[in-house]
Amino acid sequence: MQPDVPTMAPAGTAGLIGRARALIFDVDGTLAETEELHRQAFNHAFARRGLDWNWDRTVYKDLLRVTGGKERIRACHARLRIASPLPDAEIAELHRIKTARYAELVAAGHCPLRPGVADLLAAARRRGQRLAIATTTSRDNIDALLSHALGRGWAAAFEAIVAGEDVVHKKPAPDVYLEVLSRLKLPASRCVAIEDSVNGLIAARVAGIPVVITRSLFFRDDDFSGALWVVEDLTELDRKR
Ligand code: XBP
Ligand code: MG
Repeated sequence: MQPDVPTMAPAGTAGLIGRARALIFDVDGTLAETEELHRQAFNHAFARRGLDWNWDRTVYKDLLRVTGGKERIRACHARLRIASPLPDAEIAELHRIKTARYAELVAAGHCPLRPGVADLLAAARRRGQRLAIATTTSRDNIDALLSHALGRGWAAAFEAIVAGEDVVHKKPAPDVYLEVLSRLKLPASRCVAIEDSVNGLIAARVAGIPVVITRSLFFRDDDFSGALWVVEDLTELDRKR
């Protein structure tokens, strides 16, 4: 068990979430357990380009400390200490193939929303709360996931959608969260971020936003000190406490 990580809603937390002016959602690992599909899609791209790389779950869990798919490929190559770096064009081509494969896997129905996500989105809308997305992944990946899970008009529910390509620095830098706050014209203290990773926790906290962590497949044993609340999944937010 981790020290000082609130796994029971500290008094008033549920109210704080219910009274927040906006809920800001991370995507991968939070809305859906997408990282396993990302991992399979990366391996598909490596095979297609003749690279003898195959990221198993242990390797991928470690590489996930690096946010951004292209950055992750570059980080893996750097660890191999191969003299010639992978050209940017090759990394871009690997990532293009990977992104296309990821979309196929999502379209095939391999990645439903996590428990409690649809109910929380609906409850937030009933309460008149504003919704936003702050993610490292690409717009294409968000659209692939949410058009399948929420229907083609999914974007209408989110007032601000900030993806990895919209900012200079990806998480744990606060950029995506600061951009969401800027677009919503809301103070950080009146929002709540919902995340699954330490990089996401740091990004939101640096932006001044309280964070609820939902433990996910690849990050479940991480230390989320500093989070407002840590839950197994978002169904816990609905239970009266
Ligand atoms: C998770 C990430 C992304 C995905 C892969 O983003 O770090 O890099 O692993 O997607 P978040 P890309 O948890 O912030 O949603 O290959 O498009 O980067
Ligand atoms: Mg995430």
